[in-house]
Amino acid sequence: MSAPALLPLAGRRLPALNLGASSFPHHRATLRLSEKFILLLILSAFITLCFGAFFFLPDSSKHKRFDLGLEDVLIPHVDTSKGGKQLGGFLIHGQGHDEHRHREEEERLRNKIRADHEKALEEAKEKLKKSRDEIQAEIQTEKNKVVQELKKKDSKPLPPVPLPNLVGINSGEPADPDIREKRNKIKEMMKHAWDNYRQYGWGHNELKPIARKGHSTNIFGNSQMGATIVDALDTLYIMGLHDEFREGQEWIDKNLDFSVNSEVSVFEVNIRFIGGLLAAYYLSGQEVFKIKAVQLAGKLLPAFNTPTGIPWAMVNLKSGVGRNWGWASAGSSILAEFGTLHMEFVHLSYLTGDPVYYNKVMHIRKLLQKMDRPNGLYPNYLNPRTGRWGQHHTSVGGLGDSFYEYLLKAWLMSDKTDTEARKMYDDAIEAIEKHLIRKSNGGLTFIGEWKNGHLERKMGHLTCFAGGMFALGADGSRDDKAGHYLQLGAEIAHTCHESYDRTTLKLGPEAFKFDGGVEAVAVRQNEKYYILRPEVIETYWYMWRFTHDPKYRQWGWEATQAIDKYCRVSGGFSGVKDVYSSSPTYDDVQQSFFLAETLKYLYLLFSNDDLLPLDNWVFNTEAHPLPVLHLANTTLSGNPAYR
Ligand code: DMJ
Repeated sequence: MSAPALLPLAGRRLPALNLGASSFPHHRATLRLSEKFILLLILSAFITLCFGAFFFLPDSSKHKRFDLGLEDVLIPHVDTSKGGKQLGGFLIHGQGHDEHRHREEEERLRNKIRADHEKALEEAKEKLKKSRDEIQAEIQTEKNKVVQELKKKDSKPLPPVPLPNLVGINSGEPADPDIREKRNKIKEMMKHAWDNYRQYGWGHNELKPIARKGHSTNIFGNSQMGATIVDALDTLYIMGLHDEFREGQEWIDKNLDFSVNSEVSVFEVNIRFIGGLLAAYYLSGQEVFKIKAVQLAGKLLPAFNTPTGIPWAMVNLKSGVGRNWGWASAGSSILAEFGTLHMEFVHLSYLTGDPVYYNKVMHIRKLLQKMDRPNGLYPNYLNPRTGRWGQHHTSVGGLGDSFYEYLLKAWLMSDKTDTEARKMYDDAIEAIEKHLIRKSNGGLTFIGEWKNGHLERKMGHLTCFAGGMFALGADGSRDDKAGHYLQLGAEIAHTCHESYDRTTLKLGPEAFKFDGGVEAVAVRQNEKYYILRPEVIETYWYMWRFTHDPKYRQWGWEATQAIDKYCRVSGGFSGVKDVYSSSPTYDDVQQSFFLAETLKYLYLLFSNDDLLPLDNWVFNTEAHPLPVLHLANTTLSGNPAYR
């Protein structure tokens, strides 16, 4: 007697006895008949249960409304005729659904479910008349159909939405020959970084410029996702490196695949990949970038399936399983990670008309708003299971930085209509000024870190971005303190410049102290490295845009020369391990953010202000420019894709 075979039925597999057709024909027929009867009985019971559940369980759509009071959703398509109302720059739907339409809709749904169930019952009856082989073949055909449909859906162009007028994407040529020459030098550096990556690391995430091969870290998972290509695209575009841009586009079109069994950082993938793809889409109008961004975003969504809706730090792109970094306080998620999704997710909702992305980030915001903050400060750690803060550590550098940046930029990106975000930013900055910002004995303004009730007088290279943030947020600040914040930005820029100037290589260390006679200098060996980071140059650029003080171009040029002298190797650009050593060793990594940010900010610093003007563009934390969203200022023909 052969082993019991399996009979597939509606997702479940029941054992079917095979007693040998020739020996016991009568028994076999009897058994199959009673088997069918039992199956039919189970089916009818199941269907009755479904009807019961549908009619008698409470209406879940009503519960949803109480979730966080977030029934308003962002719908980008301009169709105010359908009862939506416009709020600020965004079109808002969902409020005041009239009861009558709601009941009609429920009735229609009920009828549909009833008809579907009857149809399913009929089909099941039919199926039972068929042989197992026939059933299996049918299932396979169905499966293939679904796969085909999914493939079609994935590559289908999304419906066109009105795009913001894309101001200043091909401008910026300076008239001054000296400035032009400097700008050309920066473009040449970009070409050197790209060409070497192209030659030795193509398709890998990053480049090892000395070993001349690909490089990756765990933030990108274990797949070759071409992080450098995606991160560099918009820099190539604004520099006019169009052949290189097209090469990158082709690679993305043919090779960038997110159905990989790979665990990635949600934050890094969002800022580098989604941000990079969206910026490339807006600049070039090429549909492929939008489609890839939306596909990838779909893969990140399972990270939000936590008891609180605060996402995990990492997610497996294939299985959707998420988890947090082992080192983060008591299984916490990180403020700068779950708090740096807003800009990209709002744009995803805008471009797709699907509120899911917007709802995820607004849920995070609402949750944070409701929480108590020690001294008004946001701790860096939040447990996604309990919704409680982890260790009380606050920083405007690593672990905290871009959360504050995104509050301000959410407001700017909404054409200053998202006043809730602006208020959160103002409150946070006031607390930071009160508890974290100090002047050193030598008169340098620095931003320290708050650790369990005491101030650590140390500032990270990452924290230097805050100079630019203060300047960017000056206009529109509470009590009209614009002058104060511009001044604060200038002081931070000065301190960070000092951190560069006090080294041998004229490149800034990873962290520097203001303690025991030490000012703006790294003390520990493991804080003396420079890994091609952008933050100091980012601040020079913002300060330049707001003040046009020539010292910012001068400082930017010092940094350009130092990078070219000490980080350039024949196979690209590398970080250095000790900025105080006259014979530095290389770390042999060309970071993708060097192409996305450092070189872009330098190029912008030596361009005219009409290249990506700040009234029309907001840069994400990886320097990917996203347009300000204001429906009054949009056009379907503004994008090359629709011309
Ligand atoms: C970049 O990936 C982003 O700027 C991020 O916000 C912080 N760190 C790096 C660059 O230093």
